Amino acid sequence: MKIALIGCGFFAQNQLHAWRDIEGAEVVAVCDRDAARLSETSQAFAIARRYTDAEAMFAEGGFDAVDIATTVASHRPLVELAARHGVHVICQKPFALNMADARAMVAAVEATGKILMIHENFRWQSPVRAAIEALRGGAIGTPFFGRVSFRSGYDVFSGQPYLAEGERFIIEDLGIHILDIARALFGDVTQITATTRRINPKIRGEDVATMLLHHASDVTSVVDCSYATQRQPETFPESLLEIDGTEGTLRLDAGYRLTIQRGGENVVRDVSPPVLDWASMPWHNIQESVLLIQQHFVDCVRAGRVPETSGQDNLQTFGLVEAAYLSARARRSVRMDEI
Ligand code: NAD
Ligand code: 89V
Repeated sequence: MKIALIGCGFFAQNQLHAWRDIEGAEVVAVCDRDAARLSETSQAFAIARRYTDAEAMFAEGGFDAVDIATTVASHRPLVELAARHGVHVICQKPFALNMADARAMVAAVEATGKILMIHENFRWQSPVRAAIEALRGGAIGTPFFGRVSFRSGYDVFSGQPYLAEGERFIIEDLGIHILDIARALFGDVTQITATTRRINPKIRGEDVATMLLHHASDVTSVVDCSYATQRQPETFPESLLEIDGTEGTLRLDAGYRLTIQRGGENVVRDVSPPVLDWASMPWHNIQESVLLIQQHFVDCVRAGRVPETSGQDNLQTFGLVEAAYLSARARRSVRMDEI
């Protein structure tokens, strides 16, 4: 599979490493409107075709899929450009600026018959995956309560300065992943109630969000996120889980410890992710998930299968982001059919 990548920034470096690890996948062209970043990345990964203009790259063609690794404002024009050229698309989260754009992008790619997958990678982190598989396998019976929690004081702003500048921060950037994990565990959501706070005075958006979800499966879940939590040990970037089911409980605790209790038995597993040879701690958890989700994309394209985090699927996760902001602003619960 020949791939072109757009956006040679902070996170794309992980995506480029991961593509190199996937058999049969090759990045043949890269694009960034910032010439210095383009030159540095194309040299580091020895990619001969380089462009500062995505239109020019598509005009020359020669690739089957495009990996859009830019920030959100450029997603709609780039996804629509890709649709006009009939290639498969993998696009970073947050997928869109608003629901109308998200729906338009899904429709544009659907009309071509090609695959659109959102790079929603947190559900692909191997510790989270172990919990999802245990739950789906019936390890604790039928779940009725869940908590999906991400609380940290890690400085994300030095690597991603734009995160300090936007009107929206934690729900759009990080909460989106944590809400997606809740969907992967408990299914789609019918109603959400959210509160937000800004604790760090140096940033513009909210850095604390607490969300109460009602799922169609009748599970109640709490999704809580914070980048204002000063504690030791620092758990960035771990998502912690606490799930009650009709037959037992499941916990994913700090240090990647998965505990399943059922019928008097207590099974504890170390589900630490591997540190890939290009990865570095503490990002190794996220970096491994990049490899796993990109492998999933390649597998789905080859088999003609819809990816787990397809554009269509992500309308639900992105819809939760929109609903959470509406709930926090209007100080009321929001039904998902309002979004
Ligand atoms: P970044 O600002 O470091 O990099 C984005 C790059 O895209 C820049 O170099 C910019 O010049 C380029 N770009 C923007 N618009 C362009 C266009 N129209 N044509 C060509 N180049 C263009 O951003 P980042 O931190 O790498 O984040 C990129 C995306 O990845 C964001 O949407 C972010 O939310 C996401 N992200 C995801 C994860 C994850 O775990 N899934 C982690 C970090 C970031
Ligand atoms: O995954 C992300 O989107 C990142 C981070 C983990 C720092 O929030 O921006």
